[in-house]
Amino acid sequence: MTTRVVLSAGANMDRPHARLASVVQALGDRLVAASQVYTTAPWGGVSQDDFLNQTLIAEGDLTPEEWLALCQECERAADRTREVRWGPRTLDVDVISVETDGAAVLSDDAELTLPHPRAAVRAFVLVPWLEVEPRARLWTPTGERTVAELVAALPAAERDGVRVAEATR
Ligand code: PH2
Ligand code: MG
Ligand code: MG
Repeated sequence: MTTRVVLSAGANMDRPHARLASVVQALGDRLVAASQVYTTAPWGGVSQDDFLNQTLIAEGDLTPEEWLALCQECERAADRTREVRWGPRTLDVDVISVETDGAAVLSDDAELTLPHPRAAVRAFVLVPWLEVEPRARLWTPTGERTVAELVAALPAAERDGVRVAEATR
């Protein structure tokens, strides 16, 4: 079964550009699209460095659980620790949504809630996603919405906190 997944990768500690690159590498030829890397103001109220965020789209013969396992493997390879909720991290890779045959997978499983329950209000997920998929749609508790309309509905300050990062090697 071929599935299509939208992933959001984030990093704000210890070589964050290389951490994001490691996810692109792990996806290999399953990668369909990668946004530019964005510098984003921290979301969630913890005082910390800005994040780098990137939204990635991939396709492959993986179940949603297998995509999650791949994300967690990337996090482990980056020596990810979970100390503070919404706090600093070497690498966070979140499954935002999964589609099979063009239909969104909906799940309220505590291990993998689909679509990601906070994606619809996170500028650092939506703005890079819109860049690579202008017609993207996302299921929300109030129905299916275009990512374009969700971005338009964000507070301007949050949207403006998401900017294309300076290129680094
Ligand atoms: N991730 C968090 C908490 N806050 N803020 C931004 N801008 N980007 C993130 O990836 C992020 C965050 C924990 O998952
Ligand atoms: Mg996560
Ligand atoms: Mg996260």
